[in-house]
Amino acid sequence: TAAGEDEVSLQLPSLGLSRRDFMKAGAAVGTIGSLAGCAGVMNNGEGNSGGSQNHSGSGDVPEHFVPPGEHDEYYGFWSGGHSGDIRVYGLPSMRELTRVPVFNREPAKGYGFDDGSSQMLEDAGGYTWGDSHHPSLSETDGKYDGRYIYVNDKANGRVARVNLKYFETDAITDVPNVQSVHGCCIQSPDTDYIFANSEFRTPLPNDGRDIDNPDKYVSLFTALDPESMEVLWQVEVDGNLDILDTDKDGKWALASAYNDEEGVEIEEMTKNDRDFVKAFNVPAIQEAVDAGNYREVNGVPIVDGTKGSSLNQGDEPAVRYIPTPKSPHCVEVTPDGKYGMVAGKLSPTVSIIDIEKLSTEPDSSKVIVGQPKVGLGPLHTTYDDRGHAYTSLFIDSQVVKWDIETAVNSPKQSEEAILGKIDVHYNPGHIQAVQAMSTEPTGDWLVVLNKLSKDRFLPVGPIYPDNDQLIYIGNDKDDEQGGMELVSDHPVYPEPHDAIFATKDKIEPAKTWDKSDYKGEKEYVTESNSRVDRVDDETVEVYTSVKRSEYGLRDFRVKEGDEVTITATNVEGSQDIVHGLVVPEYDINIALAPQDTREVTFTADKPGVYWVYCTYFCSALHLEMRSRMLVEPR
Ligand code: CUK
Ligand code: CUA
Repeated sequence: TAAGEDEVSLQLPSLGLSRRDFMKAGAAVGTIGSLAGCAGVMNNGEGNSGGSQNHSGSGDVPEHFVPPGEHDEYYGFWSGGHSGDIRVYGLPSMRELTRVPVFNREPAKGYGFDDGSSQMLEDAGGYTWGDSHHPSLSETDGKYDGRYIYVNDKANGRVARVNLKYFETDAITDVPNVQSVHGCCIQSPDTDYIFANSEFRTPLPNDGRDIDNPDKYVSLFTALDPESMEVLWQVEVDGNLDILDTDKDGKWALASAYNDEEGVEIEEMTKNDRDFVKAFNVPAIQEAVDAGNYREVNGVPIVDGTKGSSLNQGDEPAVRYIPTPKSPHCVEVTPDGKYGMVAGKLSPTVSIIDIEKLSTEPDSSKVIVGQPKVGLGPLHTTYDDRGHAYTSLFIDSQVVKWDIETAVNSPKQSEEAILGKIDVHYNPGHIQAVQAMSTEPTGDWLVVLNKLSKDRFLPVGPIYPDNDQLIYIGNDKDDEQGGMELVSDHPVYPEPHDAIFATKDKIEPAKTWDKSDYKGEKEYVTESNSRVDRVDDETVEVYTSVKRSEYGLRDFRVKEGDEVTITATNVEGSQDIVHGLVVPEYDINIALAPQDTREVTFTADKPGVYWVYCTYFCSALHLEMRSRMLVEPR
């Protein structure tokens, strides 16, 4: 079938372990033979149609092609990975609608160029990029409310918020005391907190002390206020913290974790057969904070959630440690809030945590009520509206569909709950079904975010696109694929990790700016108040309106060395008439949506004539839409 059968590099990295060590490391994985065969398994899995693609399947798959001029049913929000952005797609067409820059500077939207967004990026650490993995939509009563997306920066330990009125990043918090934020999600059902997991263990504080004492490194679970975006408190744990989800009742936040060994090298991190999911009892932690039961580091209250902590004894422990097979990958809670699924990664199983038992069952090993054997390399799980779970199998390069209640009621490690498997291309990470992270899954479409595309597209040089595949899951047919139908392939620029979908009625973006949302004291500049104000000998303020096809100022004059602030307002009332304001050779580039005002400040250090122009093709006189900045020599 497909290319890549010679690939051997998709396995676990070469750990320098002996066969025996590796058997131990991957204890539950079965034989070495099955691992060594991974490359082959990828393509000859269950013998289904790996070679068929971009077809509409049998007649009972609804049309995924959206005709010209019509709209999609769903919004999809993709994290951009180390491109640092959020991408917005329509489903089922999978058309990319826009990108929202978050941690990255983006000239097309002028993000990171005007004073407001540059200052925000500067205040958030001044980094030029980020690694966004987990977008989370705000909820009210367990339903997406269309207000915000929150997303992590794995690279620099930050959490950002995108305002969905304007599809624009409006806040970034550089979380103190942590280096890397990986898991990140809102608290269901009402977005009372934003939670963030620090994946990498570091000294506390990480100021040069304890660099040679790895046993003093820590991982922290952080709570932020969703409105102010301030850090409220943190919880120290044993081991590390990876990916996060919450229950649907505002009590438990579940964090997957690896490296209970607290090792710093891979062999140490994978030594033991067990790791522990951490279940955070949010009300109990908040109570400890309110009672002053914490220490403070860099201004943040840190609650002791380590295994031996006094807060973890008694009826309402602050943190519960739930044993799982070693090095699981993720945790995703079912839409009804009953279970949290922990995909095994190194183990071919998914461990099912009964969330209610977190409050009632003191024996942590009894909190896991099911453990179906799903296949090799399970990473992420998603859900339909009919009690089925879908798990991505990275090593097998498949999606497996299974029945949740059957898995709970059948023996652990059994395959009784498996309903079918479908080949995907290739090596899936996250999978998401529509609205599966809320209480309202709709159960028709599922997107698989494949890490590799190999032979699927025209070659474009050695850095390949990923391949996001659309699968229809609305049919529960009794076939090899459990009724799943592969519908289409979509190349995607590296490298989204996760996505989240909402029906189109849940998102109501503005068509033009609303002046009352201007942050700070920005002036709305009309044609008649366009002007140059000299503040002092070295400071000039330039105010200009912008519309088709002229700037309020045909030219403006400053002196060499002046600090210049240009304030520009797009005075257009019509939708979709965006203008740019660019100053060549000064690295100035702002974009102005209708009714928006932006400011940009710079030093006019090069005398001469600079043609200010508009970057958005806005009218037949777009090219003539110009102004001149005249910089007089001193
Ligand atoms: S992680 Cu990337 S595939 Cu950051 Cu959600 Cu699992
Ligand atoms: Cu305004 Cu082009």
